[in-house]
Amino acid sequence: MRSTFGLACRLAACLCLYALTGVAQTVSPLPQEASFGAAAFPCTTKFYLVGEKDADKDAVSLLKDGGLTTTDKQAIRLLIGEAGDKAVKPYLRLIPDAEQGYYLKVSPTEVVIAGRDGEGTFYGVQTFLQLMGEPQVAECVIRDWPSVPCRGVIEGFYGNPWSHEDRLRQFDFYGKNKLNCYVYGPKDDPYHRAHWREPYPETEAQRISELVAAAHRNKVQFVWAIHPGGDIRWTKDDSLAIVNKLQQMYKLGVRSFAVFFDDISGEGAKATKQAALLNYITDEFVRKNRDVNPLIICPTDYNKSWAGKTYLPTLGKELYPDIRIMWTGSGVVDMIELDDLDWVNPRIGRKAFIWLNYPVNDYCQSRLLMGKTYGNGLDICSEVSGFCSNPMEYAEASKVSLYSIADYTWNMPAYDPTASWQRAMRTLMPTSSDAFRFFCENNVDIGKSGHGLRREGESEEFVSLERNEQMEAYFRKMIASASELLLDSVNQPYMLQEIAPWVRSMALLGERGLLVCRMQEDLDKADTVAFIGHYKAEQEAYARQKSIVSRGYEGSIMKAKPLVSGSVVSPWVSSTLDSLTDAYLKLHTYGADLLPVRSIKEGEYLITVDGKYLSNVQGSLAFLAERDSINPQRQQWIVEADPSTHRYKISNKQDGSFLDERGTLRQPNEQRPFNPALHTFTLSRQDDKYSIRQAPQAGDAYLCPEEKRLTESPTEQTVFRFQSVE
Ligand code: 14T
Repeated sequence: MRSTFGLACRLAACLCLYALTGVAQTVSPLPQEASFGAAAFPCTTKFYLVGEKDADKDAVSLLKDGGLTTTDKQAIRLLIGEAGDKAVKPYLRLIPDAEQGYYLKVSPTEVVIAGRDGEGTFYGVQTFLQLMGEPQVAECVIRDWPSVPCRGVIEGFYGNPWSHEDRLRQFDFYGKNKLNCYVYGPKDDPYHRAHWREPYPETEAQRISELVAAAHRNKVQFVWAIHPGGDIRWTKDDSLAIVNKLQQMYKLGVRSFAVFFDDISGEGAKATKQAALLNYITDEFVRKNRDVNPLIICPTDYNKSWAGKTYLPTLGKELYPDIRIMWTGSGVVDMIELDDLDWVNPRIGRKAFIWLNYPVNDYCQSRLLMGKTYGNGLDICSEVSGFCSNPMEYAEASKVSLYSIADYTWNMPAYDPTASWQRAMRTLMPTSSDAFRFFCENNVDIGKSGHGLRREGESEEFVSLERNEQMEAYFRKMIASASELLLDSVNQPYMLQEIAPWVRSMALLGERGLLVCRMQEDLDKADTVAFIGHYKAEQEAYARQKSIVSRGYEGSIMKAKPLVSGSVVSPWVSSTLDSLTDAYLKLHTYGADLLPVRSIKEGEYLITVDGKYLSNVQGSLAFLAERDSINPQRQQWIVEADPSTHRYKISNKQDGSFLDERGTLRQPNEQRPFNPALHTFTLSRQDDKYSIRQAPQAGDAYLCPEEKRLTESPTEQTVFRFQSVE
């Protein structure tokens, strides 16, 4: 059947050209072929079902539970069923020849929903329900099938696992959006990873079986994953422990399984052992239960940047051919392009099963990733066996991206990231969609991270503003949108519960922005009293903003400090504030004791923390209790103002190495040379101590001392003493 998908993919690009005629109604994911005509009937119409006995049960329940059926034989007939069923026999030729495909016809006298298989019929009904959401339902003919056979979500992040209710709401959402795969692998479920050998206790087990039933009702494969690699011993006992655990899950209704070996090292990471285990599970468990699907493995070398020479080819050769292998692309967090598949598929001897690390935010917790989903190739559907997204621990907020993942994987050639994003936001927040769009626009970028991926377009509207009044309007919009959204929690309680900390933070950022604009005016008018007053108000708002914690409850695995527009508006507000207080101090003395002193005399200094000297020990930083009597220059630091940034460069007297944005020492002749935009700092004095703060472009964090090095922190740390050595 796979080759049919490949062909379907290639055909789709041409087919959709003549697809849309008449008054198109929006169906999401976008159908492969659709043509619309005049209005057929109002959405209040009820239908007399024909074929209900043979048709897919879940598809029929969807219609009946939706209140669309009647026993009145005079009503418009709705023929339903799968290829081969009597009710839809006249339409057999028109059903797409692809798994999960369907034919849907709406006319004033008859509706036909004919699936290639049960899934197809179910998706036909989902599309019909969307059409019935408009006041007048248009005549139409739709032929539709997916670009990618397995489409969905892998709950595979670190942090608070989704709640039971989160998951139930997800499965309904997947059904509606034609996603058919959910992989269960939350890193912090003890029975998945840390205590993988132990069976779920009674209540947890009960909940899993409820989840499985809900997933299956929505035509979602529930894949349960085990993560044994941390402490596996490759013994008979451990192989049995895994099979026993999978058997328990089988009893709870699970029919699809995965074994994860990501983020481990040592014994568990051996390709030959992993392959032998997966083959053993296939022989002893999968094949002995006739209704279990082929296994999925997440390899240890799950992306190109980590792939050694032999690991993947070993898996490729030794794993049974029907076992699917997950892959995150050229790096841990990266979008997927055809090149990536051309690289990996020959090595693993099969089509990769994509694990997309987006919109997961466990490595950039302070940000929500609610921008558009773009960057994945539109030409890869024939090269993947599946495509799943690893989302945020914020299940509702993740739906903005998941909606687009559904759109992308269903009809890849027709995917339009911007249009899909707009539809997602309108669908998810129909009651205050403008405020929600504005919120999403301000929660886009990832910021600097070890993974390197960035997202464009954050606060795009703000970037182009020039005049003060325009910025004020933007800040007011932040405040107004925030109140509108918070009030809308009546209509969208689950979404609002998740995003509220970021919504509140956005309001405070707006308030701070307005106050900074006031301070600019005060300075222009030399109104010192107003300037200091507005400065104090700004500091209060900032303190309130910094005190917001998301999921700060006891026992929370990941407590996040919300950052809104962390790459655009937030850094603008802090750096503008810094330059305003600097400029003020040059002209005025009133209230000066309240303001941070950003200036330090250029020169050579000893930098100390708790009496220990910051030292350059063979190119690394250390805090030493004693003065270095042999090489005193190792503890002497040259502080000089950079003319282009007005911030300070800090370099070592011994070898000229300079402090980089991450607080490590960098040799002046290294590959990445001194760059004032990244390698200069703001030094602020409070009493007799200074803070060392990164450039806004470098992340805006403070450098703070750790045992033998400096680390980044988003909160202020004024701990360094600068002692002049002249
Ligand atoms: F299995 C993988 F495909 C994978 O992506 N594993 C984890 C995943 O659970 C996590 O959500 C994701 C994003 O943080 O990245 C992987 O975890 C990492 C990756 C690293 F590079 C954990 C630590 C790392 F240093």
